[in-house]
Amino acid sequence: MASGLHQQIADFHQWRDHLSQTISEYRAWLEATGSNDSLQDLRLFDMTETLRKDHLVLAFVAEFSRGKTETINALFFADYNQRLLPSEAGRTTMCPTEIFWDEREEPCIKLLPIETRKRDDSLAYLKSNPNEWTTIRLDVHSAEAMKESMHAVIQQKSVSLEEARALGLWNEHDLSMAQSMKTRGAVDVPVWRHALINFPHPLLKSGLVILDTPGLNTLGSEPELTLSIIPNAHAVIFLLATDTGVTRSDMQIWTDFIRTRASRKLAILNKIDILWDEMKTEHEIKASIQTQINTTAQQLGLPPSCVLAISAQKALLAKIKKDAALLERSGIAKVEHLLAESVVGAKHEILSKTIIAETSNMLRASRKVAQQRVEDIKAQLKELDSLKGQNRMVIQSMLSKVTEERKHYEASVITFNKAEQQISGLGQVLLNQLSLQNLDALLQVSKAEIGESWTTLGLTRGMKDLMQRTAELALLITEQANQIKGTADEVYKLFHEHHGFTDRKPPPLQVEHFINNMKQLQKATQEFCASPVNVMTEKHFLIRRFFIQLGGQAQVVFQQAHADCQHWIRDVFGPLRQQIGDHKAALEKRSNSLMDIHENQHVLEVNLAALEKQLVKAQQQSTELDQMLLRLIKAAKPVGQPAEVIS
Ligand SMILES: Nc1nc2c(ncn2[C@@H]2O[C@H](COP(=O)(O)OP(=O)(O)OP(=O)(O)O)[C@@H](O)[C@H]2O)c(=O)[nH]1
Ligand SMILES: [Mg+2]
Repeated sequence: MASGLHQQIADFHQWRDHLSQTISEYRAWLEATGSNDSLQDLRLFDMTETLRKDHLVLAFVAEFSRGKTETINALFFADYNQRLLPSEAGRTTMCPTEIFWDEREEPCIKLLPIETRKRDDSLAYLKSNPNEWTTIRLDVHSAEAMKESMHAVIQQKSVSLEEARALGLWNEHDLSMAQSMKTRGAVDVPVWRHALINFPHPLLKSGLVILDTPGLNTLGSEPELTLSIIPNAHAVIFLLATDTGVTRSDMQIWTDFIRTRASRKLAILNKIDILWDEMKTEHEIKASIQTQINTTAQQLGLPPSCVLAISAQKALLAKIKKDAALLERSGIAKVEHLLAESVVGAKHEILSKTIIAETSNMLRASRKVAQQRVEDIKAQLKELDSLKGQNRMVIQSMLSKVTEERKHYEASVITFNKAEQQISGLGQVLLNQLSLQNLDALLQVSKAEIGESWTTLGLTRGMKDLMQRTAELALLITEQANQIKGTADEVYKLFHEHHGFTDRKPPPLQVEHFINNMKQLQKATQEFCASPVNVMTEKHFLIRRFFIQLGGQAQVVFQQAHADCQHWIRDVFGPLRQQIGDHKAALEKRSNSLMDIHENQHVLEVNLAALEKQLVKAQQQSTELDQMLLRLIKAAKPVGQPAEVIS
């Protein structure tokens, strides 16, 4: 069992629960203090749900037979005392395989038929459609039965040339395919396109998702792997084998799919046991492993410390046989250690940048509201205190002053209401720019640019066109957001100058994230067009499929930007609206209190006492908020830095 990895993931799980708890406490605080607004509450609820469903994705990517599956067996499934996932010589894993745990379902393997490749539906869409999948139940109590079921991921079948073409799997440059067609008049293709294994392992229960992939052939023919699945993995493990060294196809996978695509990656040189020559001294063996590490690192353009040497096979064997010396020699412990730091570190960083950052901003805004409440009560206390021993004339004059202030305030509230309406209209226009209908229109233009022939040249042209339009769109959105901000700034100024509100301005809308995400897609397209793999398979088929995937990814980028803008628009006035309401109520209270005192001077003492109580309560609420904010700030602090993992 990968104990270091296990512990780190369990700790992370707990950290995430605490974070979720703080968000729930904040929701309760907003409700208790009457500060809740439905949009904000929904967003906070969404965030706790996101945390609950959060996953850490670890992808194993390499050419066939480098030992990806064996490494997964050694890292995660050694407890079953056998080789659970099929790992054999030659091409074994035939389709990308995701291993995870979803408690809402029984343990099972779900398999997507290869024939779905004939359609344009994305994998993401097919995943949401249970009818498309064949389900095999998993008997988790029998390792033998499970091993048997797991064999589905390696199934193949013979098909004709037409069928292989229709599936987009025919590659005339693949020597073994061409040979098979010549001798048998048929080729072997995978039976399944994708496998989902739902398996109740403790690590998977903690939210870990493992992705096992087949070699280069499949990587090249499923653009979704390149465009979304690999870049979205929190860490990618790239394997090489000692007996083959860094081959051309290894290099191609590294450059096309990992080097710039994956945010965190780890290179592993597997099968070092091949170098364990009994005729050599331990020192000589270590030296030859180090030489291979150095050569590999140089070829990948990495420092040697970033290449870990292991024997997955011996690690699995050592764990099964409980052979500590062999386990130590296999080198797997270092991989476990780095994985723990890297995967957990990556996820921590992402959640800090997103959920913690957004919640902290909301909390900071609420703090302003809470502080203003305290200030309002203090001002009122001071006012009433100054009336002690004064005659009715003084009270009368004070009352007139407050009445005047209320009138003046009402006028400002009308200005606020008008501005809010105006911003709501402008916001809608802005959000429409990022709607899926608008994106569809943009994609239609790009598709027309590509034309019917589906060439890489056309694809480059179409993408260039899409990028230009996206840049124009980003400019337009920025302009519209600045207009919204200008209107809001004026209102903030009015309330600051005339009613003593804190001097504040809403932050400008950030569109960099949107632009960068679109640039990533452009980069992926450029690399796709430049990659020699795409010359090998049926080209127009692949390009069309790539474009469809691109559309799907652009949709994700637009939806994200739409949500970001929606939150920004919500926050432009969010806390101010609350403060305005609070201040209005405070003015009313002051006025009522003065009227009562004017009638009966004894009320003064009673009101003063009530105000003192309110002050204590408001101060306490403000402190609660400070504590929550402090917890969030502490939670955002980085965990152990993954020193040797390339990030
Ligand atoms: N000597 C040695 N053989 C290994 C080691 N790891 C894996 N192998 C063997 O290499 C072959 C391929 O291993 P797999 O785990 O199937 O490799 P893979 O990368 O998953 O390959 P595909 O599923 O075909 O993409 C199998 O015969 C394994 O037994 C190792 O550390 N040492
Ligand atoms: Mg495999």
